[in-house]
Amino acid sequence: MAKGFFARLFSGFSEIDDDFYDELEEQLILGDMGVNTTMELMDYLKDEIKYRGLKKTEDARRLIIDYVKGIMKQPEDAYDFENKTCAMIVIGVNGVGKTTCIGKLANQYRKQGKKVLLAGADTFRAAAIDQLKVWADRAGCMMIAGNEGADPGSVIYDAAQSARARKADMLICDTAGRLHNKKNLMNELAKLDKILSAELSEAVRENIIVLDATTGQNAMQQAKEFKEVMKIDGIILTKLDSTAKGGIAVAITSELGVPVKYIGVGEGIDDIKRFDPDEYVENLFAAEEQ
Ligand SMILES: Nc1nc2c(ncn2[C@@H]2O[C@H](COP(=O)(O)OP(=O)(O)OP(=O)(O)O)[C@@H](O)[C@H]2O)c(=O)[nH]1
Ligand SMILES: [Mg+2]
Repeated sequence: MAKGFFARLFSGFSEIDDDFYDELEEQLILGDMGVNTTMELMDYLKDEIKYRGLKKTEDARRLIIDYVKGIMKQPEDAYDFENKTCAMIVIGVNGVGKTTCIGKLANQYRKQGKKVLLAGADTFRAAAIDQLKVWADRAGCMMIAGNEGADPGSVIYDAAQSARARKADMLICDTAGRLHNKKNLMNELAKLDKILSAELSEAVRENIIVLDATTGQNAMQQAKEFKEVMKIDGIILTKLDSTAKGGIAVAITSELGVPVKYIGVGEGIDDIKRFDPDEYVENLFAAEEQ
């Protein structure tokens, strides 16, 4: 998973020179770090290397790692919601892995002894409800769902009442995938957000956007547009098992200031992990393929 994407760069150059800088800049952009983040990093690096009189690319690698770790540092309260009564909405474009992540998370939370309730507010297609039901069964948790075509707002409303009545620790709401440029569907999300906050005001609210790591800079654009319609508390970056590039996590955190909280590394129920920024950055800039 995104291990040593830049390894060849560091093994190809041992001394810092203009060719190294050019190649580094190109590789950072190819690695999905985004132009803005790449430029900021390059400026910092050049200044620091000059100021400290460094010569070896290995020194540059350590500087990059420390700088990027700084960008990726999670807020201290990033996972507080896990230990409180929480109502979560999971959003994102079509096919990024929302429903799968919900199944995986439900399973993890339930294994931690939490009472988990899933809400199937993707009423756009019948198969979506069935899919979530399969995950609810696998994770051994309860589920509330609307029928195909039902108003997702009413599903969220019902789920909130049910979560309170059953004293659920964790309510996780699945939503239909939607393109970030479809205004009415985006506004619908804002409505769901309001309903859930109003109906379950005692719960900590957590809105999570799921982004597919293999889509690179597209994921950045999606996150920006979703952030316009509702507060986003965290990101799940999926399909990291299918890409060698991992820079998108850095670009998004740097440009949007939203922390990555979990990563998806496969299709199985256990293929979700809490995001460990230090480990991630060390891996991304590892010197050798390990
Ligand atoms: N390799 C890999 N596949 C994943 C991962 N997460 C999800 N998938 C796959 O991605 C596909 C889509 O997953 P879903 O969970 O249905 O995605 P969704 O966002 O709910 O899709 P819609 O509801 O249609 O918008 C499925 O085939 C999943 O198995 C992951 O971390 N790695
Ligand atoms: Mg889905």
